[in-house]
Amino acid sequence: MTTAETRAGALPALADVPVRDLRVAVLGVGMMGADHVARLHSRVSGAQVVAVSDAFAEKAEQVAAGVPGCRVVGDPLAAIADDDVDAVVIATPGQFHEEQVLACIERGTPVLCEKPLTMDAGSSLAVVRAEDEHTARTGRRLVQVGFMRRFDPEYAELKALVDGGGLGEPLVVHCTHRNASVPPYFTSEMMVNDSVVHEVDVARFLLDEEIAAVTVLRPRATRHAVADQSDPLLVLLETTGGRVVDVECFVSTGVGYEVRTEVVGEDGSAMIGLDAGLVRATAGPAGASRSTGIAPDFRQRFGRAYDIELQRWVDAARRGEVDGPGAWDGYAAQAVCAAGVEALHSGQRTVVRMEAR
Ligand code: ISE
Repeated sequence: MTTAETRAGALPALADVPVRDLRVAVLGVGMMGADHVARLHSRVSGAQVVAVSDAFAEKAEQVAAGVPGCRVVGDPLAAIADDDVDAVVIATPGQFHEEQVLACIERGTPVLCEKPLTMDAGSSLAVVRAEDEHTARTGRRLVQVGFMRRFDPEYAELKALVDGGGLGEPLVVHCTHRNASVPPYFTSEMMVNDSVVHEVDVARFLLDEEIAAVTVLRPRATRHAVADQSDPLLVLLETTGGRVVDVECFVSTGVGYEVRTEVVGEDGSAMIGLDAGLVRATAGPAGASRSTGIAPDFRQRFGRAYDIELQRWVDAARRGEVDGPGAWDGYAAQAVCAAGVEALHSGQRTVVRMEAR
């Protein structure tokens, strides 16, 4: 949405950003990228989608047709290099992220990259280093990784509660991550890399610690599991501070999108994701409530989080800043998921190999 078109009900933009709209190129307009184009065009203020790029030209044409002033650029690297592009959203398949993020850094262009940052920890670390060099020269950070849960109001409330000491020392985090269904190519490795990666980031975000070790258990599989896959998985993450996070990842429930997170502390516990806001249990007269509605998928459940994520990314980019999870968070997630896949195969507790920050 352009600044001139900002309307009631839109997300408020920050007051101290420059007047000119951020001219954004969106690379990859499959489900997620097309969603971001629509969001930037109609719900986020201070930004204009000026270019889209996709391996499927027809799809790119179709998406561009819905946004006045938006062009199709065949080569994503040409879109990054375009003088009329101020910032880039990357929603292409993961194997293209490394080259595209590095091209953005090279050019000094702010970039919001959907996860994964790159396909493995080594190349993610190279992105961290490239951005560090840019920052040392210019004082500016450029890279944000699309861990949208950090922008979800319920996660933000839970984080504030934990940080404010409302639960005492956090000790254990219980996570549920269920999808109604997944495509037939969705492997157990993808359950770790694509699904559990969100809990990896949430654990690091809520507890402010790195993950030190991962164990993966394979319970009896559902008869609905994609052929030969272990679904559900139980993943245990141990943090550097001795806390434990358990994740039930179950992607063929046939029910709906259920993402719950409960932090258990010395002085109480709090849970989010019941489609009922934050439900808190403490000693004393606190009440509890539950809803019956379940979101069908992550676009509904985290729609508001994506809106806030994009608005804050646009506002920060216009100020020359990054206001969200960065390249380091992308690297940490990759390092933990690599240990997770190793643990999935070996059945053993696997230590995370990560550089010190
Ligand atoms: C998907 O890629 C996501 O990011 C969703 O949030 C997650 O729930 C789903 O399992 C992934 O496949």
